[in-house]
Amino acid sequence: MLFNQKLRAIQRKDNSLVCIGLDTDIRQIPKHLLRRANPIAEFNRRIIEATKDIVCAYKLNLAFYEVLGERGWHIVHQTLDRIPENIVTIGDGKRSDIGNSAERYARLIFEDYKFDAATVNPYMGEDAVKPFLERKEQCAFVLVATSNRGAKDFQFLRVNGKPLYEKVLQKVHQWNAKKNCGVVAGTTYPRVLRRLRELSPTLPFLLPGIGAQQGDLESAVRYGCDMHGELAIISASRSILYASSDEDFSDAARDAALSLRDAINHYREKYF
Ligand code: OMP
Repeated sequence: MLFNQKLRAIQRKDNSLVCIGLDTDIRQIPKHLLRRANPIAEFNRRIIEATKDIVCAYKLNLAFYEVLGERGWHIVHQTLDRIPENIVTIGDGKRSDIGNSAERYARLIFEDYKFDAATVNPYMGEDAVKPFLERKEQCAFVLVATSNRGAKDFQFLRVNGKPLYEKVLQKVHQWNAKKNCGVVAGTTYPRVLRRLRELSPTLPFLLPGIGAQQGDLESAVRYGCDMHGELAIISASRSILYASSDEDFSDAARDAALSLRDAINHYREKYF
């Protein structure tokens, strides 16, 4: 199944554009879990159990696992094993490199872990991104305009009268021959998001920055979605994972995810 078909199917089934970022930090999980043999895997298991009927995707930022060494590799696998087949999984490593090295990164993310999608850095250009474009069922979400303050350092620079992020988007369209590219656009720059969606009406958009980074939800929905009010993946990590630091953490995460889903659906009804 093509990535976009899988995404649309789960968004319709769960009536949800919510993605939970499993950026699990041992320093932030409830203290009682530290007595367990594998606290991070247990935390992820409980979050997934509590939310799997109300999300379209889970995104694992690989830094939180790679920092654990070999144990982290196992936890990624254990976590992915808990996620139902029909939910989209995103390996967020923001990778790319000269082709030879990028090919190894792509194999790790798509063939070892078997994520449905990866986040990919366009800075090194086409040959560095190409290894992520070879599998038509697996999507490369290219960083076009990121959510952080430093996005302005390079991404907003003007090249021949156009901001660099528009040039990057043009490239993404060229790289999309197998219909397996997506766009990462932060929710903290609504006007940029609006422009990107105007230029790119049909690609899936990954929209981080909601919650802890105070991205704007209304514009994320209004401009992040395609014309059907779909193909936007609205991602939040800390605001959901750490909604409570107590024994009720998974219920609190569910409540936070439900509130986000309902707020998103309210805006979908308003604009689509
Ligand atoms: P919270 O701020 O806790 O919701 O986490 C945001 C997550 O989204 C982290 O895993 C970031 O690495 C990721 N992210 C951004 O915050 N900004 C971006 O522009 C792109 C990403 C990403 O590619 O997911």
